[in-house]
Order: sequence, then structure tokens, then C-alpha cells
Amino acid sequence: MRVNRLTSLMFSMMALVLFLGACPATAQDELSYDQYRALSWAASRLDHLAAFEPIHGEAGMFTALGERFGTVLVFKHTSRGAQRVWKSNQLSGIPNEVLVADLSGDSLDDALICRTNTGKVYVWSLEDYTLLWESLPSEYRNIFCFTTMNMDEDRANEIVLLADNKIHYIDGGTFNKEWTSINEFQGTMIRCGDVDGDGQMEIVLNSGIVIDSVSGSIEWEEEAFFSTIELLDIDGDGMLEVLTENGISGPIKVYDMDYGNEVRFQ
Ligand SMILES: [Ca+2]
Ligand SMILES: [Ca+2]
Ligand SMILES: [Ca+2]
Ligand SMILES: [Ca+2]
Repeated sequence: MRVNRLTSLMFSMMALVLFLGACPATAQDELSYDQYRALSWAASRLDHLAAFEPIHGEAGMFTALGERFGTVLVFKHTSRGAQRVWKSNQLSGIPNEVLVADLSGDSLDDALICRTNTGKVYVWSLEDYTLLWESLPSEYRNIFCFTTMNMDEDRANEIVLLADNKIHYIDGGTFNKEWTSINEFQGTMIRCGDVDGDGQMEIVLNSGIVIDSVSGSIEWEEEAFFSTIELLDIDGDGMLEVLTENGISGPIKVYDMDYGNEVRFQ
């Protein structure tokens, strides 16, 4: 009787050990708030660094770094430190920007995207870092900036590029080029959103141009944008404002495009 009880206790303990071993994340791996904030902060400030949550809900956080010797690296960060988990093949050119994005359109990040100084775009799966797509070597000479947004009817988000002075949409599911603007534009930062509340997407460039996403015609021009732009509904009216500031210092300007004016908060 006593032996039986001992045996069942041993089995229970073995089951507990197996159960704990099967749990991939332990509370000890979770980043502290300060660690999490430091990573998020650096990733939001640096074009060459992108941060993303583990896609299967494990503890910690990942960063992707486009380094100047021509590769992209992925690190896993937990409270115990950082560990390199992936390195790309040698890319054509030096990374200018890395982005983590949802291309499938289900609001979950699934892709790591990089543009290089030789006009190449690379897309890797966040699941296993397999190369999903790369642009042809001679397709673009210069990519000035890029972003992702759903620009058309299908669910997949598009990669939106300003390359060789034209705007291009690349479908995030098929990687077919779906649209190229006829007009030429300049800019070093690009954002997409419905900034005038008409239900249609606009493209905003930091050169101060707001472009209709269907016709490619200029809807609004303002020479006084600064180097950095972001689109955000800052006043809660349900419409995006254009927030612009210099990369280093100086004031911020907020533009309300449905009035076509800078906003002065009262
Ligand atoms: Ca997705
Ligand atoms: Ca789409
Ligand atoms: Ca609009
Ligand atoms: Ca607003």
C-alpha cells in the first residue's frame, strides 16, 4: 500500500516535470518593462532596426537589424539577454531600412522586409525566415522609402515604394506589381492613410505632397513639411492628421488635411 502511494507520487512528480519542460516560456524569460521599452524605443527611432513579438506567443521579443556589411540579422531578447537566431544570405547592397509588417492582411505581422542602397527589396517570412520574394536586380535603381498598407480591394496589404521617382504598389500576397504612378515625385519618407476622410487612401510624402492613391494625382501640396512624417488621429475626430517634425530638433506641425491647414490647438 505504502509502495503504491510512493509510486503514484513519483509518477505525479515526473508528470509535473514533463509538463514544465513542455512549456516553452517561463515567467523568468519575460522582459522587464524597462527592457521592453528600450527595444521598442530603439526600433522606432532607427530605420535599420525593427522589433516584433514572437509569433507563437513565447516570452520575449525579437529584433531585426539590417547591418552595413550587407546582411539582416534577427535576435531574440529575453530577460536573460539576447541571442542571434538568424542571419540572411549576403544581400545585394547595404540595407537602408528594415520593416516588420502584416502582408496577408489579418492584422498579424508575418513578414520581414528590407530595402537596400542598390534598389533591391527582400521579403522573408517571420515564421521561418524563408525568402518569400526579392525584386529583380535591375527593376529599381533607387528606392527612396517604403511602407505597407492595403491600397486596393483585395485583403493582402501592398508594399508601397517610392522608387526612381515613381510610386509602385506590390501586392503582399502575390508580389505582383499592381500599379505604378505616371507622375514623378520626390520624398524620403512615405506614409499612407485616409487623411481627408473621404474613405479613400492618400499617399503622403515628406516633401509635402498628398497624392490620390487611385489616380496618382496631387491632392494637396505644402512646402513646409519637415523631414519626419507620421499619420495619426491626434484630435480624435476620426480622421488622420499629418504630424511632421525634423529628425534632430525643432517644433512639430500638425496638419488637418480635410481643412487643408496647419492645426493650432486651442
Ligand atoms: Ca498577417
Ligand atoms: Ca490589397
Ligand atoms: Ca482620402
Ligand atoms: Ca483627427
